[in-house]
Amino acid sequence: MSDLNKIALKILESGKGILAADESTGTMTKRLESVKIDSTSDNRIKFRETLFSSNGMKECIGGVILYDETIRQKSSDGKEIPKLLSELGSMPGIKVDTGAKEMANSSSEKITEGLDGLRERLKEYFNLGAKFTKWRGVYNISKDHPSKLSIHSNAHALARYAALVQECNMVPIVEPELLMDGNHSAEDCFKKTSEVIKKCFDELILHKVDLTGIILKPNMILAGSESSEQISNEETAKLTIKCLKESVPSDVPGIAFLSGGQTEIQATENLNLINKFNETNFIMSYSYGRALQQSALKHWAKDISDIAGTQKVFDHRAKMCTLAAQGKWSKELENV
Ligand code: 5MM
Repeated sequence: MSDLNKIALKILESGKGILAADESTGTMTKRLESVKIDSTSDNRIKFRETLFSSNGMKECIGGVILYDETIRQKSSDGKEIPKLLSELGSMPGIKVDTGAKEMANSSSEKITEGLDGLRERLKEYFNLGAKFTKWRGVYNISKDHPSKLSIHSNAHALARYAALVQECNMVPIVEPELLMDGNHSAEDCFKKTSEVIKKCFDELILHKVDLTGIILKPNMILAGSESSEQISNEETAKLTIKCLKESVPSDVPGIAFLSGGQTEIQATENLNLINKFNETNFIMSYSYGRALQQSALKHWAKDISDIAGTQKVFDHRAKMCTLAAQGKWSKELENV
């Protein structure tokens, strides 16, 4: 077993998942302003430290994806954030892409940037304590999207990123996200997600990435949020498993889904069903941003000094997600 494989398995062991706390300052500002909190550097770390020092972190979260600002910050008692996480048994990770930008010659699509100077940035993050990294390619679904150009260039960038990360002894999370926005059918989501994931693996293999030392972070198969033909959670789970079974090489140890705008309960219930029906050898867990933090953020915003209360809300959500990652969640447990 390689060291990278060990890290990937450790992050996702026993139903543990990943907290995606890597919102860039722009996104975090939107999140904080939506609950009427000023997006100062101090408030950003206050909220994040509240989650990072919770029991839920210890019990359920195997890894946290940090943003560049956060990996350099200290807790209120002066501890470096990567150290705080490691002491709780959670691995510090870091988002290393520099964002999705308008693609030349296909202006309605995005290409993720950040390859220039990446080798040097990775060394710095490794020295700051990072054990894994994340890069997100983002695709929209419509009749003509994602285009071949977007599928090809994002897969190429993801593979170059992953190869550099492994060279620096960290586990790359490979995140191709097909967005829920639009009125596409679940069948379209299935077809296009399969095409995107297959192309990502073609490129990862071409770039000699060790597939046993990565974590895939995909979307689930859902109809577009504006589609009138929504499918059941059971159908989502079955289509998601079918898509991954057909598109992901069996060497990959773990899959950690993004929540992508699903509600907390929907993201939990779908993950639970995926694990109930899972007929693959992949660990199927979570790497949620919004679906882990939304309720905790709302609670915290009412009184930012209520650390214990906010942690209780987060602990519950993390526990529900971890049960779902083992196929042991039920709606009744939400009210216990
Ligand atoms: C936490 O949000 C991440 C994106 O932040 P920026 O857009 O500011 O870079 C995002 O990559 C996230 O890790 C994944 O999309 C999963 O988050 P959700 O909320 O979809 O589970």
